[in-house]
Formats: sequence, structure tokens, C-alpha cells
Amino acid sequence: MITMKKIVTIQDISCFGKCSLTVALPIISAMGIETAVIPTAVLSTHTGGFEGYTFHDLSADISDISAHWKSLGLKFDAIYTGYLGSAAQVKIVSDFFDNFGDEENFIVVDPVLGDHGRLYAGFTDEFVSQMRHLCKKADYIMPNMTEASFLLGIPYREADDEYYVKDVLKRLSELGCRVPVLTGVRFGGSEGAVAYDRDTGEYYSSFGKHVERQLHGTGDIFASVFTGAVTLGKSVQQALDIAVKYISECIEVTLPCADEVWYGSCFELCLDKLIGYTKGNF
Ligand code: PXL
Repeated sequence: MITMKKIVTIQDISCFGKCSLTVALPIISAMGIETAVIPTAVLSTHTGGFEGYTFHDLSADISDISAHWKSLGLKFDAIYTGYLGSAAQVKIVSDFFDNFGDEENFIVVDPVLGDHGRLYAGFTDEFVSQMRHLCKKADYIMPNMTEASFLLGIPYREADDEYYVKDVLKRLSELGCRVPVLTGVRFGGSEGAVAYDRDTGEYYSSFGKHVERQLHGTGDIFASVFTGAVTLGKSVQQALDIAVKYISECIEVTLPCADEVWYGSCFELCLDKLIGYTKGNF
């Protein structure tokens, strides 16, 4: 008998523009993992470049869904959160962790806050503070350098120096999470991610070729693949390698689609590669 692994992912639906649930759902499913979702909000587009987007908050539904699932006795191998819509919503998600987190599963928080040294539209200091609290409850967090700076309350600086990156990771672990993973780390012509395991004191890293073009939703792809890989029993090093290699592949297939890159990457065109990496075909 096969028992499928199950992840519940909690993030918004951006109806157009590839990020959050429209990325997490196909990617985690392609990895052979059952994906339950809790949509936190419905937006007409993502907030990274479109004007006049709509935003419908679904906070009230989260507690109802949670109560129903509790009555059904549902359990998940991993709980993974992405973009959350408001400080109040972060608190509701924190309660969800208390209800569904247990000794056998793990929690991943992608603290979606901003990029290039700035917060995304609509986010406030209060939101950052709530997100910091949520990170305390996580086993893994995966901020980019902007998000790490806001979480730690330090000035934004590029993650371009190994000592600085290691220091930031240590400080992130002091927020309370076991394995912080810093994304978008750039050393010379390489870009990738570095992780720190607080329990063992080990660092792990994986790098691909840096490409100047910024693709929206790359962080969501990274977090989805990493979470899927760890759920399947891969080590932190293997999960980093799979996520970084898939992102490199996504960038390569997206660059020729020049007009579309700011919507998000053409990750659909290389899901077959991801399935191969998941099965160990590097
Ligand atoms: O990719 C992160 C993300 C998710 N969801 C929404 C966003 C963003 C980043 O801008 O706007 C709605």
C-alpha cells in the first residue's frame, strides 16, 4: 500500500501572474505529494508591478476551514505558508500551527515581505513584527536578504560576503527557527541559497549561474520545491540542490519568453525536469 505524503500550503491566490498558490500547487503535485490548500486572499494579480489589483481577504475562512479539518482528524506531513495578507491573518495562521503542528510533521514559513530592500505594497512594521513571531514557530524559514534584514531589524545589504551571510543565518536561527535558509545569495557570477542547521551548527549551500533578469515568483518556486523535497525525506543539502537546479532550469526556459518575464517564470515548461530531479536524475 502507498500512503501519499501530504502538505497543506497557506497562501494567496493571485489570479493572474505566476506566484503563490498557482505555483505551489502544480509544483508540489508534480513532486508526487498531495497538496491541500488554504487560500488567504484572492487578488486579481500579484502586487509586484500591476496597477489597480483587487484584494479580497479570506481571513475569516481560515479558522472555519481549520475547525472543520480538526473535526475530520486530518493530519499533514508539512505545513507551508507563503504570502499572507495582513498582520491579523498572520495571527490566525499562527493558531493553525498550534492546531495542526505536531511531533511528526514540520513547519515551513516563507516570510514573504519584500525584495530589493523594500517591503511589498501594503505591508507595515506591525506586519513584519507578526511575521517575526510566526518564524519562531517554524522549523524552516526561507527569506531573501530583504526579508532577513526586516526580520532582524538591520539595514538592507546585498548578501555577497560569506561571513555576513553566515552571521545573518545564525541571527535568524536565534529568532527561534531550527533551519533558516537564505535565498538570493550572490557570490560573483553565482547565485543560490545557504542554510544553517542550528542543532548541528552545519552550513549547507547550493549555487547556479547568476542571471541579471529578475523573474517574479522565483522565491515561491524555491520554497515549494524545498518543502516538497524535505517532505519526501531528502536532506537539507539535497533539497537545496534540487530547488536551485530547478530554478536555474526555469530561468533558462523563461528568458526567450521576453515579454512575459515580469508575470513570473515559465516553470510549467520544465516540470518534467523537476520530476526527474525528485527521482534522483541529476
Ligand atoms: O511572490 C510573492 C507574492 C505572492 N503573492 C502576492 C504577491 C507576491 C509578491 O509580490 O504580490 C500577492
